[in-house]
Amino acid sequence: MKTNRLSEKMTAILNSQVTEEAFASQIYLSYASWASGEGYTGIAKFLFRHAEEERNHMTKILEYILNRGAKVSISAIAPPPKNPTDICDCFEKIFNHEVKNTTAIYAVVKKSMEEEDWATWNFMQWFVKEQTEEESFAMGLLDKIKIAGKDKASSNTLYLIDKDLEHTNGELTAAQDVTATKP
Ligand code: OFO
Repeated sequence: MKTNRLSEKMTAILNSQVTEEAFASQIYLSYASWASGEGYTGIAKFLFRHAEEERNHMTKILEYILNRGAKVSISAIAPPPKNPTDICDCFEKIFNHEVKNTTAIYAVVKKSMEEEDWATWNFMQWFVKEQTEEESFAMGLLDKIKIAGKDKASSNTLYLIDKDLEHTNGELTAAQDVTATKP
């Protein structure tokens, strides 16, 4: 008896999203290692935490594929891009990567609509929301560095940004979820 509830195409696109999330994790790992080597220990900690978060996204999709009775196929991950040239470049690269991943998430959502696979559509809404949060967090990083003077930021302001990010977990609450009791 066939129990697989995902189409072949849906299985393929979800498996490819598993690889995308793993790739995102590698990017954060790579930038975190770079930041640590440059002496930005706060930014490095923040990026290492975010690498874990991306890995959790990968596992979440992987488990969904299995729960729907389909097969997971693990693919090779592309190497991360070159190291950033400075903190400004690092934050810009992070933002660009998040936008790229949002596009990939939207492609899965689009496919689920085409197939009228409402279970996958519903599952993917968590990722749509997550990407909105991550993009706005990355925008926040860009704002910080812009105010600091972009690639001309002084070492004093970079020091403050580094301290500021040390304890930031990067998981923002989406604006629509904020209430008076859950600020
Ligand atoms: Fe997986 O959320 Fe960023 O990319």
